Amino acid sequence: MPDMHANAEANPRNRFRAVPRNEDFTIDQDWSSYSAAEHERWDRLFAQSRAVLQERACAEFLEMASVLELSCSGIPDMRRLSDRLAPMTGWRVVPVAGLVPDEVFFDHLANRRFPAGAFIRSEQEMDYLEEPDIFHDVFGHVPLLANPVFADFMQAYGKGGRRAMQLGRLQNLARLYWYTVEFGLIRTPQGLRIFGAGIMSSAAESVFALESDSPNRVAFDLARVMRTRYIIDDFQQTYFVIDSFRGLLDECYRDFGALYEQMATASDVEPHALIEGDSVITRGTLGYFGDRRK
Ligand code: HBI
Ligand code: FE
Repeated sequence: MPDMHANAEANPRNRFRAVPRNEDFTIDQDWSSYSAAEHERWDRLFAQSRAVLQERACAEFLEMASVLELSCSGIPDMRRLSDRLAPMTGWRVVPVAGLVPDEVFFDHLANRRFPAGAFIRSEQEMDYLEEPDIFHDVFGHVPLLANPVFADFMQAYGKGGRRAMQLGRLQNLARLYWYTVEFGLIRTPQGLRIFGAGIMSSAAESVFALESDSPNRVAFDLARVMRTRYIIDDFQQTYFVIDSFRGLLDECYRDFGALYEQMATASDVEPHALIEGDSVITRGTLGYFGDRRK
């Protein structure tokens, strides 16, 4: 007889695919249905990440992860987490089954709702993921949503998304998100620190992004980032470094129309490439990337 639960365990990514979803793609997290093994997996990911990130994540992230009590044992209940987050910045975390269409994603962000995958990764994917799970989305993204400046940046990104789609420049805007929200580094008095959620939710990339001599680290420049292609299935070849969240927000609180026009004729920059005008913080050896390096 097929064991439903064993099936879900074998392929956790599909765990919420069959449940009814609302028009905005949100679902019921059904928190009581997580198995003990799934809660234990969260705890293990959390403990491992906390050790790695103590000296590597930016202070704003560490502070808010603590204020939001993400350390409470087991997978967080998104409704209860949202009840702690909303009084701080107005953001809520809403459960979804997996990736949602771009326009749905942007509409949530524009309304200060962060869609978070409700499933947790399998034991085979502890350090690499095809699709964002609850550990990436909640542990990686949610702490900075409690920071008022970053909270505004994320909403502005959501509002800008629809416009970028209309103008056919979503690719350029998505690169901004990728190289900041997902894989951004920030300069601090203690040295470079991580703020990107894609790095936060991978212990291996957390060490790589800051300490490896392979990747380039380049000062953030909006137009440069919008031209830069990225790879989705390995560590990044170039990380961009912001000076402050306020500076990032200020740079992005302007009409992107002229910038998009410029993008229509600008050439793409390869993920590993350094170009004229870059303010290079560290030039990578690209050694880790082997054959991939061009
Ligand atoms: N859906 N659940 C989810 N999470 C994302 O990060 C996400 C998405 N849909 C589209 C998307 N991201 C990106 O393609 C946009 O930022 C461009
Ligand atoms: Fe993400």
